[in-house]
Amino acid sequence: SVEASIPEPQREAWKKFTPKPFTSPDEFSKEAVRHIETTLARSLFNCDETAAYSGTALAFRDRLVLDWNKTQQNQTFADQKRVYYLSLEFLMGRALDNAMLNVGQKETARQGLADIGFRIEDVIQQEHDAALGNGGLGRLAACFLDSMASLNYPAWGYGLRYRYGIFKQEIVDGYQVEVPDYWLDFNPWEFPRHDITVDIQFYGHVNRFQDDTGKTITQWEGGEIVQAVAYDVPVPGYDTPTCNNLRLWGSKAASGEFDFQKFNSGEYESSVADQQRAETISAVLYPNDNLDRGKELRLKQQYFWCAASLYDIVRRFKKTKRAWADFSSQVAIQLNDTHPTLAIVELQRILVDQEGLEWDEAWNIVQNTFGYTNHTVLPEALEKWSVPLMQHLLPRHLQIIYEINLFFLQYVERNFPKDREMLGRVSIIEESQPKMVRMAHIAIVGSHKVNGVAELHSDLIKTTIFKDFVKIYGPDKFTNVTNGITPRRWLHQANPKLSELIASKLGGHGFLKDLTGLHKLESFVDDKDFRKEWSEIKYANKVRLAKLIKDANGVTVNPAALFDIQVKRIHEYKRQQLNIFGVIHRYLAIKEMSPEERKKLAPRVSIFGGKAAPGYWMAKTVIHLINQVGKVVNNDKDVGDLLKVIFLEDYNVSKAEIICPASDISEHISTAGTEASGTSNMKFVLNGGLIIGTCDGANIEITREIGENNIFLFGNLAEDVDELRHAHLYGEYTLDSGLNKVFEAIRGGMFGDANAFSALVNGIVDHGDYYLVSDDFASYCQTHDLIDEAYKNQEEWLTKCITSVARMGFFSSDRCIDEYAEMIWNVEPLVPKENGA
Ligand code: F58
Repeated sequence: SVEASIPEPQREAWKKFTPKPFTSPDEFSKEAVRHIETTLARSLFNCDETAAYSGTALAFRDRLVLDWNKTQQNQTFADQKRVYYLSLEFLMGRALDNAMLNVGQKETARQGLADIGFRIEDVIQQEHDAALGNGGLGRLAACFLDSMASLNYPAWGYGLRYRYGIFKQEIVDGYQVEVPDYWLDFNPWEFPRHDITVDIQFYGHVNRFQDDTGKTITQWEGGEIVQAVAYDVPVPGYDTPTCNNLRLWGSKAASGEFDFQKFNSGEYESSVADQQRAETISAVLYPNDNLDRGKELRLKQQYFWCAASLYDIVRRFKKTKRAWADFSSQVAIQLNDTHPTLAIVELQRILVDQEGLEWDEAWNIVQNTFGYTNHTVLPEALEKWSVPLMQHLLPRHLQIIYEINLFFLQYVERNFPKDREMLGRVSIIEESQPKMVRMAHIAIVGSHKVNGVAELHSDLIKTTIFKDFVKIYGPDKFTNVTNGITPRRWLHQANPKLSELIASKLGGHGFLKDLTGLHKLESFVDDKDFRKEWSEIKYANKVRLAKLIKDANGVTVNPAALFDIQVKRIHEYKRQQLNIFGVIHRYLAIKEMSPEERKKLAPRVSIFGGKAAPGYWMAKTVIHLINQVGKVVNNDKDVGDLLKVIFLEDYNVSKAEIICPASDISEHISTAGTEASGTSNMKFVLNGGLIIGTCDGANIEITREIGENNIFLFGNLAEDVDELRHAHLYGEYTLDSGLNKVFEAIRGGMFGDANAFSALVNGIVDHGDYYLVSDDFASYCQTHDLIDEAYKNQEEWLTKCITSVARMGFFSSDRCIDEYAEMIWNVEPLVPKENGA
């Protein structure tokens, strides 16, 4: 604000003292050592790798802050439209390596650290992942932040500052055990803003009365107040001074809440209890992936975060002194799934109850402001909240929801007078016992665009779950933005050697900012030296993963074997069970082979990783089976190197960075029509691995781009799923004989107590096989046989890999962000002023 600025005559003096970014190894080391000795109070005789990490992180943090301050200043002065990305999850992973690469100073730091006795790789590994997300949805948000900053969009992320991110997974006796992930002990990447707080109200009642002029005033009163405190995280763009902001809200008791009255009158305990209750709101990330459980605390989290973010956004807009009619030309808000849907209701409440706008005018602004991204068609993942719960926690919001619904249904009735049933289907309120609020319906009605995340998925939402809404609003409200990944983290950072090799052929690192530039690699596909270097890099990456496996699991794997990897959340629809049944099938086949036949087989390592939601029993059973199979197979002398089965514990972003560059084949084998997009499929192909997959999600578009000779597709199509499920229910199918053998082996106790796996097997044999494992099993195994054959011809295999990488340009998250900006947000980049101070 004006009052807080340095007076004009003193500004020159100030500028003289503004810190300058380091550019040489010595300048870097000076900063790092200064931080280690003063900020951390450590010394020459007391500096381990953790301290070296802290010093390095603090030095780079200083570096980022300079750009960050300037960027925020420029964005304020530029006064153009901004994007706000609302996501309950940001799966950021580690920040240091990314910061070093994005500001282009990693080599400086490498040299500087070497000078004081450290290896940069060891230092980087000291950082704890920021794991504020479950899986694909949260990682997508993190990739989008990187792209928005790299492309200079004026954009902020808004999320929650969970004290506990996704749990740490330990495998004990073959079972998943969840351990809390307390990640905040030392986090140099966040800036607490104790001066930026918002009071958030819950419960209470609604009071309606007429003011002096006869106007009806609605007020939400009473209840309890919890305070939101802002924590800001800098998000540096790659090769640009733009540094955007991610604002995470933490909860604490409102200032009046820690009641000194209570305290002094001896009720110390209860006053502390109030405090703890408030802090519970942002305490923990819900660990479900594609499942909605309707817990009150989750709804509290959602409102707390939406209300704090909206207050912040509206406050920033009001500072511009513009008319409300300008709001949606200044502000675009993207809803990452339905979790932030209450933001729609909250903005309507602010405009009508607090700012005194007419309902229709306010609603217009709301609709023009919001866009909604859907990430799933699975019915169990579609959010619904019970009306009584909503009534209790957010009484005014429930009224507004009813009003939105009323106007919406009147509109539908006018336009579709002959279709009475439609009203019930599209209503925001589901007439069940108890009644439920359908969040996706609010999100659709309150936004101007709705998008899916891959072509098939965007078509499916239009023809299935949101079909009626397409009739009501016309097809143009629905669109597709196929997901992408940031090539900075997922190529340059995760696979530095490959990134350098590519840069050496393409004349620099320009492809990291325009990934379509990769296409020029195709002209080198026959270049002998290039091919040799490529193979050596893949081998080195496999050695790196083999070391991780040895350290974590104690199992030695042969880096020359075919690495077959499936890493992602464990879920029945993703079908890790199909994979492990396939592995058992292979094991049984090996056992029956003659020594000559065995010699002809390509050795394999089957690698799994991923967390199961703590309450998802079937997913945990799958983890258990994988570990049991590993125990038997890895110790079978008959098998030796021909097959190894590994479950890597605690799969997370930093492990993915080691895993993705090391695959020969990765598995993306969901039941057709269930995986909205998938994004690890893109990461693996971009790193020179081939994939086996179903015709689902982005696999389809990957196939179109890289060519069907370069991918191993199998299985039934989405359009056949209904009929197949029907056939199961009416017993009109016979169990595949290969799969039956696998089940016999399990039932016979080959992998330990058969009872442990009976639900898994029976779900397929007796209970309808909802995910169609048996229908796809034969085709899956045959395709793996084709992979074995193809892998024998290493030259052809290599050609497929290089060609695929060359054709992956489309899957950059930069392309996604440009599409969102153009089709949904209508925002322009803000070219940074180099010396904009
Ligand atoms: C994922 N969804 C999709 N949800 O499953 C995946 O196909 C897609 O590529 C990705 O989004 C990005 O679009 C997903 O990760 C969740 O984890 C939610 C967490 C909160 C509860 C509901 C599921």
